[in-house]
Amino acid sequence: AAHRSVSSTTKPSKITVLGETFKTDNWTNATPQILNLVGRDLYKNPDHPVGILKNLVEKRFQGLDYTFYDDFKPVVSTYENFDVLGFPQDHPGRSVHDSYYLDSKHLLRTHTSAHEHQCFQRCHTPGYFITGDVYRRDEIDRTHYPVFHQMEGARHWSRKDFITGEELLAQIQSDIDAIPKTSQKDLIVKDVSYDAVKNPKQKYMTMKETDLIGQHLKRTIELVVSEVFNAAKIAAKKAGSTEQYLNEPLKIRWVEAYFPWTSPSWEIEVWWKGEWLECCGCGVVREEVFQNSGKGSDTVGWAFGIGLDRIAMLLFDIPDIRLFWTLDSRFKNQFHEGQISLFTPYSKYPGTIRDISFWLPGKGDEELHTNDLMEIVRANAGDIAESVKLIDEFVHPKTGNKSQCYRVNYQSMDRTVTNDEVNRLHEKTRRDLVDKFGIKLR
Ligand code: FA5
Ligand code: MG
Repeated sequence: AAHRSVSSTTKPSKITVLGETFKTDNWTNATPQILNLVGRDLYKNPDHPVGILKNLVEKRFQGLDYTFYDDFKPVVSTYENFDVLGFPQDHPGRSVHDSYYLDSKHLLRTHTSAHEHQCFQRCHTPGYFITGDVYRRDEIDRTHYPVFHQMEGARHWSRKDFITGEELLAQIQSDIDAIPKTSQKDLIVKDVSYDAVKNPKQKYMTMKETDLIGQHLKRTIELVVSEVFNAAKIAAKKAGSTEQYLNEPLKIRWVEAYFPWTSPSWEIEVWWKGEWLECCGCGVVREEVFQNSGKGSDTVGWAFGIGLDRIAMLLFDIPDIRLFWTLDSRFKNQFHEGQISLFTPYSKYPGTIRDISFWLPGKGDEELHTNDLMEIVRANAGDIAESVKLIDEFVHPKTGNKSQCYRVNYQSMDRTVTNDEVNRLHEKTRRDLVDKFGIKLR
């Protein structure tokens, strides 16, 4: 059942993405709705919020020995997305519940880290950035969309370039000193070290190398964050906001994290409007990644991956992630190259709520995964599905059968949706759930 996601009656025998054709198999679960979004390349549009954010960050790193890539195709092999990075075979990210597969060997990348090893292999500068669209099966609400954007950054040093270990350390230290210091005065940083057992230094590196590379990594990400959030503050003030936090230094904290291809690893969180916002995962790149890149064990370095969409939402004050994808000129005409300005909402169209209640088939391997339900709603309603929430769940005391109730809000950003249309979409979703997952409607 783990491999069953789209029933054979609806699955074509071949699918073509960006000019490449794949013969479908029982891993294929990329829907036409998702494939339609491949190639939109929002991040390459200098007048789109995601493109404006990308350019803001890249501009800060111009002249600092980085190469900027944005042309890697989003169709990757399982080797690139997982194996080369050391993902264990049973990692949940590999499952058809979490990722969009074209066939058993190819998927829409789930992160820009899929290109890390190629960049380490080819790149002629010490560092690089990669921006791209990434795809994940996920829930439906204002901050989740099956396509979002990441910017990967990485930097490496080769021991072969230095006669002694001391010289390498001196070089990393001088590279740290060369990172623009604008960040320090605008930030209050709560740092964290790493757990020697759970998040250890790698054996092929010394303590001092690990420490300095960690510092270079953290100071670099702090520069990105201060650049972006200072722009957010300036935009908010320009729009007339007089809130206190706009005049205070930005609070950030480092927390330990785990990724299969970095150790030690961290995440950075930013205190914004009363909550900690996770922005970016990062760490010291594992020896195996450099070996897989043909660079060998003389190379040491770091990598990070920052999510652009949620940051762009708060930078531009955009309330719903679907807006990034709208073709409505009332959205598009508000944003211009190089300018951070707050979004002015236009009139909202009313939403229509419909519930779906059902008994799960309950035969263990026929379980309905939440992401499968989300996908069926998406396939039928597309961006008209504003949110889908599990609102009730219980187990029948006698039969042991499980009942669930999901609430769908149908609400277009661009137009009024008629009751007839909602009824049709909702009915189709109910039928598909019965046909594909054997649920029993209540
Ligand atoms: C990764 O994707 C790693 N590739 C990051 C990384 C790169 C680690 C290099 C180490 C070295 P993660 O799944 O946590 O990690 O996602 C990274 C960032 O993407 C998150 O911090 C978040 O800002 C953003 N992100 C993750 N999921 C979503 C989502 N569903 N919608 C919007 N943004 C998301
Ligand atoms: Mg995470």
